[in-house]
Amino acid sequence: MAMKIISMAALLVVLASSVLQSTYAATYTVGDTTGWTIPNNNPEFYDNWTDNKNFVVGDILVFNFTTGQHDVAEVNETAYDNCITTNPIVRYTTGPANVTLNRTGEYHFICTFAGHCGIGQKLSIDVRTGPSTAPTPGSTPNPSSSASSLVATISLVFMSIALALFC
Ligand SMILES: *[C@@H]1O[C@H](CO)[C@@H](O)[C@H](O)[C@H]1NC(C)=O
Ligand SMILES: *[C@@H]1O[C@H](CO)[C@@H](O)[C@H](O)[C@H]1NC(C)=O
Ligand SMILES: *[C@@H]1O[C@H](CO)[C@@H](O)[C@H](O)[C@H]1NC(C)=O
Ligand SMILES: *[C@@H]1O[C@H](CO)[C@@H](O)[C@H](O)[C@H]1NC(C)=O
Ligand SMILES: *[C@@H]1O[C@H](CO)[C@@H](O)[C@H](O)[C@H]1NC(C)=O
Ligand SMILES: [Cu+2]
Repeated sequence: MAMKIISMAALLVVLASSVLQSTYAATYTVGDTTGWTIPNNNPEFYDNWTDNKNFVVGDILVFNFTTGQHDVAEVNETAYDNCITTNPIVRYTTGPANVTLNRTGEYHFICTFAGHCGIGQKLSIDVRTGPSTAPTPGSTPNPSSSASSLVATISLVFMSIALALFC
């Protein structure tokens, strides 16, 4: 009996945490397979990469770049617009760099290597509250929408309770 209760409790913890994760945290590789680099003849590449993505607090951006060839700096809007590479808010020099989006609002990122920002190695995103919705292929997707994963989890919970009671 005690064993049964303990294993059910463990199961519930696992299920609950998987729901929280699938609902709230997505990991995006910036630029997908292109990574974080000088976009090839397309200054709008990173702009376009953000299309149809909804970033929420808790999401992680993976800036995949070769250490020593690029970096990633979080800057303010003025520095973003004008590619000012001095005194960034924070600078990550080792690639790949993971940045957790821990607040709402706009984030601006540039590469501080000479000339790179000016030809399009810059990324601006807006982070909102609430569960993220269908990421496009290439990002690590949330397993499903929050609603359907909740339904799946609730049915799993009931199935395991039934199993525990009748076995
Ligand atoms: C990038 O987005 C702009 C604006 O939506 C669009 O005009 C352009 O064709 C897109 N470029 C690519 C390569 O998708
Ligand atoms: C980063 O880029 C390298 C080289 O292109 C690739 O082998 C690796 O899988 C990428 N990592 C991620 C997290 O995308
Ligand atoms: C934005 O950042 C630049 C340095 O990158 C700094 O000189 C400037 O004062 C900042 N502007 C604001 C409004 O914080
Ligand atoms: C960054 O995120 C990637 C993808 O989730 C993961 O494989 C890697 O271990 C993380 N790196 C660090 C330093 O946290
Ligand atoms: C977000 O993360 C940054 C860097 O890790 C940290 O300096 C900042 O205090 C965090 N903000 C919040 C709201 O947690
Ligand atoms: Cu660069």
